[in-house]
Amino acid sequence: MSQVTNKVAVNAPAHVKQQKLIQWVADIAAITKPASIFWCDGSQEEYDLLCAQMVASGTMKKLNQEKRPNSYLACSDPSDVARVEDCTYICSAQKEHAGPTNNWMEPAEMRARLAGLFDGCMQGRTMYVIPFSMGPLGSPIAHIGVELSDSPYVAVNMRIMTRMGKAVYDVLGTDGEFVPCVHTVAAPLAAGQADVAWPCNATKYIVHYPETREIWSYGSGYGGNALLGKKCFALRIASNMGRDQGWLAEHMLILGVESPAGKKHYVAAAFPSACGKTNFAMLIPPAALDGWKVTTIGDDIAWIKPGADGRLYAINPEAGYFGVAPGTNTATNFNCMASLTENTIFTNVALTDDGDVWWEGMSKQAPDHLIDWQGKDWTPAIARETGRKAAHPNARFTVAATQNPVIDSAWDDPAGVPISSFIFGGRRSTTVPLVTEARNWVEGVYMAATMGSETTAAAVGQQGVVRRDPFAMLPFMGYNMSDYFQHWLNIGKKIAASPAELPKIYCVNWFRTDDEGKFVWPGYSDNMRVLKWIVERVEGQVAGTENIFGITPKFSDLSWNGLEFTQEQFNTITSIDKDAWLAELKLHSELFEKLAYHLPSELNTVKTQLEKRLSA
Ligand code: SAT
Ligand code: MN
Repeated sequence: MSQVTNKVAVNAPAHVKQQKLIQWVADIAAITKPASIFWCDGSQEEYDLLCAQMVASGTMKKLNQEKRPNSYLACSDPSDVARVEDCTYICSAQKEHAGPTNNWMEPAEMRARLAGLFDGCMQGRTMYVIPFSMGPLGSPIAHIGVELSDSPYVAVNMRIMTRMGKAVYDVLGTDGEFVPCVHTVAAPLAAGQADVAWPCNATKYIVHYPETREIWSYGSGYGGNALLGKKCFALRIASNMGRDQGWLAEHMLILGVESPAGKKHYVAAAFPSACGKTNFAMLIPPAALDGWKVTTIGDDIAWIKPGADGRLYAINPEAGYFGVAPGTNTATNFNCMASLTENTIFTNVALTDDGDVWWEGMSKQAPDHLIDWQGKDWTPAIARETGRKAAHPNARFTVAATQNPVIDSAWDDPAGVPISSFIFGGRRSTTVPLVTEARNWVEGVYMAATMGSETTAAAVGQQGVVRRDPFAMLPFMGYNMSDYFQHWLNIGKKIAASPAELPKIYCVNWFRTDDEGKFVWPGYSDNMRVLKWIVERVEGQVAGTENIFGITPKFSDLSWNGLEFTQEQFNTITSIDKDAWLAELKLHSELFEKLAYHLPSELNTVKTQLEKRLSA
């Protein structure tokens, strides 16, 4: 690699008023040695220009303008298709502060390692300066970040996923705080060297320094590894900010649910990646449940701060959806399909012969011929013979929240929306019943803390194995998990001491299967039946029955209008198998042993009570 000796011109635009920021950009450029620096203004013209450049360079294809206006397809390197949890680090000063669920390295050691890697890593490329607000600009719940990235794909995705652009500098002013995020695909180009469609590096590091609130990402251009506002900032760094400042950064969708009487509740729900959060957030209630309405605040992340009245107020820090494409269709998520009709970036789906996109599950019948996500010919016959998928199972769409036909009118409200209940759900084919209400906050925290889920394609690694995923935060916790449980308990105590009512906490499972491995619960729209019970419980309008784990509905407590679902089927997905639960509680014990350092004693107390009830 020829050394670039000329220093690149920083040339900050006049609207950037903060010297500290300009100096930081200059410092990072001095390390990474890009060929040029591009200050993003977030305009449509800039977006169009960067997309056109990526079409010319082969990174993206422009889709058929008639079929899918202003939309693009990007296909990644087959080695760069999901989050890399093994290469993700929380580098706190002390190991215990990262905790046993995170990879950790001593910050100085990591800095030394990264210094070597980042030296010259952007050579031959443009470094984009991407200013963004997580949350409505200027909202007291929002925070600002600036990402420096050598990927134009990241720049255009960040424009959709965040409030990105010039206006951020006004909020930042001369001394406002921002989270510095450095990202490189780590594929420097020597003079004259041709680029590839999806540059990346076999070596990957996704590094967080919680004390200094920094993010350094190396080697991947994909999703949460590269769009640093999302999991890196909005969850891993923000969870640290939340602990220090008394608020919550959660892996939760937020939806509004309105009853036929016009009473509205906001509910936040945590599920692991690729377990249907986007579908739940945009759910269309079954026609037979006349008059119920669901609207979306967010589909993936919630920032929740206590208000002056003691209630919890939530915003969606994001401005777009980076959702899983496979399985999405007009039956499973009509509103999502309606959102994707234009102005969308697709990643790793298949290309149709007429320049549109397709993925498994989009239509019952696959097209006769496609170019799959790896650029190869694909036909249904080839798929039958080889099992090769047209779209990668973690293929994604990036789309602005404003294209969602059921976006909530308050989605952009800087004050946030009051949360009246929390839902936690894993993907469990056995054991966990359809829905359980915690009897109190501590029991709810226990449910969330011990949640398990079968792994999905959203992360690199084996799929379908049950792992404990506390609060659906396992891959996203920025500090010690047990301290985080304590933080939740503290928030509960604070609300209990205020005039506000504590939100109720629920555990759900849409994914129980029968003897043949088929899902018993229809899910999707019909999840409204459970949601209805939940908000009616919050309103004190519907009964529930106490059992070992909490409060559950009887068959007759749910509305079955318009659905053929028998008491027997209901029993299949709500039954509590004692042996399965004894085994499950052993796994809870294993988790608690692993998390013994700082584990709140209240949680052990709940476990002991459950064990007692189970063996009674
Ligand atoms: O790749 S992302 O982290 O953005 C998606 C996910 O895992 O939910
Ligand atoms: Mn997610």
